[in-house]
Amino acid sequence: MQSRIDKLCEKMHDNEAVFISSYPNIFYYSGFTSEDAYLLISHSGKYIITDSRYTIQAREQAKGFEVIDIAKGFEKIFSRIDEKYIGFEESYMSVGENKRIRAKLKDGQDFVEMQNLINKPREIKDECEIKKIAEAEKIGDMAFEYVLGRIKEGVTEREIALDLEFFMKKQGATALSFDTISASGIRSAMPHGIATDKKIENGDFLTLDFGCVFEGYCSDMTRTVVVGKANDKQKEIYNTVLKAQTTAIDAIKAGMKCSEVDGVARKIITDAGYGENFGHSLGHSVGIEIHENPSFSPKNNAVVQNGNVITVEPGIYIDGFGGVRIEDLIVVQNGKAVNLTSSPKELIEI
Ligand SMILES: [Mn+2]
Repeated sequence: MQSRIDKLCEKMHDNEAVFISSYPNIFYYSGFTSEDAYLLISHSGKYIITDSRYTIQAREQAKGFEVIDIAKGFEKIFSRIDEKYIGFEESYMSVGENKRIRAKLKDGQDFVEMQNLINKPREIKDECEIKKIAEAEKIGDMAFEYVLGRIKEGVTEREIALDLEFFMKKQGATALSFDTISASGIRSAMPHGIATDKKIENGDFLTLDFGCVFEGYCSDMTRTVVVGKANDKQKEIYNTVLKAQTTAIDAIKAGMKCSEVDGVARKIITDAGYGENFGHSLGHSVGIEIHENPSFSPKNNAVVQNGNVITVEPGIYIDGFGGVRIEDLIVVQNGKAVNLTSSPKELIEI
């Protein structure tokens, strides 16, 4: 945790401190696992402010932080530090909360937006984070293998989603990364079609996009299978997405622009005539949150770096027909992509 705080402090000017209010950043910088807290980090001190329900937990988890009971020490918290500018998280703080906390500043201090600065260190995962994400992804792989044996005609999308979720929790997941996507038949043309009571039919594409949280870190993967025999059009779409996906993974190099990685996959899909059917970005980073930076989007000029953990998930979606998405989670190490997902990617016909 100290090395994360050191990284943050390097980015803060001498007259800047940060006031952290979001669960992901509280957890990242202090290890505290409740969202009912604030962190105040200055160049000279580290404080965690929480209520009496959590002060013991905060002392155990947030090593190196001085624990402040909100009922006793919050009013004068900012008088403990000398910095002029106190950065807050504009993406996570309501206008009302901002007003209440701003009123506690001492004379001469100013409350300013610093979300990007606060989030930045999280873009490069350390070894300990990569291990947890890899473990979470492994649970996903095992869940996929398990659920393949449960998919058949007449079973509903929701039953398959529940099978995945139950399995992942049994393997040690504490939560889901997001609502499981289980979309079959023409519903698979919806990139984020959540599970319904629709029964799976012969000839359906079935897209499963799911992930779990393990020790505070998310996983994310997608596989599309065909129930019964795939027809020629299904095979063509599937193989185009697969080629785009594997080519993009092979192309990833540290130092490359994120937009270029997106471009590699997009070109293959566009050349096959499906450019209009791939509406979303190629991928997003994953960590404490399911959507982090940087992302492989056509507009992102950020550079790929060692320690980035990002999904590679091209798709083709055809209204009235169905869709395919294949998603792996990769980590950039020694300048290239290492795949954390090991589920098979050749077309599975069930
Ligand atoms: Mn994803």
